[in-house]
Amino acid sequence: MPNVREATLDLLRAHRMTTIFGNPGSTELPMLKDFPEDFTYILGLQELAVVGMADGFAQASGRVTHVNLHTAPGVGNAVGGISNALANKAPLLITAGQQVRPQITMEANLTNRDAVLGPQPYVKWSHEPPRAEDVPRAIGRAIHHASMPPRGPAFVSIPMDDWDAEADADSAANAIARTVAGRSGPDPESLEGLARSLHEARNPVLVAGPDIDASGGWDAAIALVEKQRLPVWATPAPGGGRLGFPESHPNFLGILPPAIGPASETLAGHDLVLVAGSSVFPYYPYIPGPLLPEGTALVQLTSDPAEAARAPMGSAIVGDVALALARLLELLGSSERPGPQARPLPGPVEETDPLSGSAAMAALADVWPPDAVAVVETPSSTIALRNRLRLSRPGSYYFSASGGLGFGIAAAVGVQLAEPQRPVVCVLGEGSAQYGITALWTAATYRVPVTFLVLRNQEYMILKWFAEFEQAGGIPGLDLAGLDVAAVAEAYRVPAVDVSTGEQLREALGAAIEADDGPRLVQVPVASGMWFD
Ligand SMILES: Cc1ncc(C[n+]2csc(CCOP(=O)(O)OP(=O)(O)O)c2C)c(N)n1
Repeated sequence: MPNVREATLDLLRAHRMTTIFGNPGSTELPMLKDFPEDFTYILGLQELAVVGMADGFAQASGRVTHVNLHTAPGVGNAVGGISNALANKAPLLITAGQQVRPQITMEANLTNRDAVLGPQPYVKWSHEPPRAEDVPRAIGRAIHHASMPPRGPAFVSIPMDDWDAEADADSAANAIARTVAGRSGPDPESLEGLARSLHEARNPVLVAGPDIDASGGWDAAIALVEKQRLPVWATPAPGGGRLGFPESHPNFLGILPPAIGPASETLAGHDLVLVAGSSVFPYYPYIPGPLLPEGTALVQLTSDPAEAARAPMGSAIVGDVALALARLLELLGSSERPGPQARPLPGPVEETDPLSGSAAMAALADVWPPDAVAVVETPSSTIALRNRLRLSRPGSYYFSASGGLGFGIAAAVGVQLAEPQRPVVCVLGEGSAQYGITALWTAATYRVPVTFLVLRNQEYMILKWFAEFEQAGGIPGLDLAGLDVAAVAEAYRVPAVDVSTGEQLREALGAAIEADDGPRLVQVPVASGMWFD
């Protein structure tokens, strides 16, 4: 008769979930003891970083990924990362230790009080099994919740005395044998109606969102755009955790402004807006205006019923985005509409001292390998990065869709572990870098060859920009004097260099990207400012 730990390990094997990201405490040791050789444990030094690594790994691999956390304080530290994972639709199984069952009611030390409540707003399912023998079944259920659209984190709290308890062999065998296919096709009649609308539209436009990439709909989106000669906007940057469309494509116009009024103005002249794989829309900040221009209809394709329900305008068709795009492609013929004007290539940029964010991104573009992946947490230079790199392969861009910092360094480690063949470059503001900084140790220790580029402007630039926008003067705490990420990186055993000119930056980045024996970090001072081109 297997015990709960043995049955759970078999369940995880059945789901190919043999990599565990964790930070252990005494309440997790009974799960981890006699750790099997076919499993890999990736140690993160703080829970926000642990969840960020698993988030990157889950998104890049497309598979449910296991995170193991310490009881209440560990889960508490992780909540920011769990909220990011929910926004990123990263499928995570999150388990956490708990006091032994006989000591929960007396609330002995390390009891996770109301364990299911802690992460609850940010997980799809939160549970503490009523009996030890229910643990494998509960973990199986959490995996299925995490894997079904919309994908996201699911949480199970497990009392530490459960692991050595005898499993219910029958229930465990059933849990191990089950598979659940969550991909569901959109309503065929609604899609036919949409195809008719697209065919009849005078000047339709596509707004491409992250779920095109996540669903595997990249090629279908390109084919549909070319067949129908659609201009394409990317969904507003704050919520665009992945790219939905190649940004060097001649039909790609740029990133939709992230506020109601300007987004609507940008869409003026289009009679039909097709939104694929995005919420409508990830607006921020609030600039009021009409939701859509006069005479413009909007149809959203999303696999997320909540995203469909909460959209403030337009219609929605719920179902797998890649399947929907592929079907539209079948239903529609080639259009004779004139295609859009290709947007100009970004011009050369002056190399000032210190460099502008645009010049730093231009230097990065100069050495960018075509198959590289960008993990981005550089608030004042994100738009310049998008404009200069013009990433055009699927799975090439990860950004925390909730805006929660602490994602970048950690997610880059996870993405690189999932994609060892592709160079991963993580671009960070020096302020953003602090939240997940301990993931540098994991990168060094597991020799994960990420290139970290830190833009050092000695301030929270984007918050200064927002303060001006909100006409809020006299804000304290927006300057970051003397924060030296290269020195911190060295302490974590990540080789780091400081550079200042464009030439030095290109050289240092080229060498860092080339190195495959572990991470490298390049730090460059940048001028104060928001960089859009
Ligand atoms: C967890 C978390 N805390 C605080 C914030 C608010 N915040 C947004 S941007 C930012 C500053 C980032 O500074 P830096 O990385 O140096 O980038 P810069 O704006 O200077 O380019 C902060 C603190 C956040 N988004 N997430």
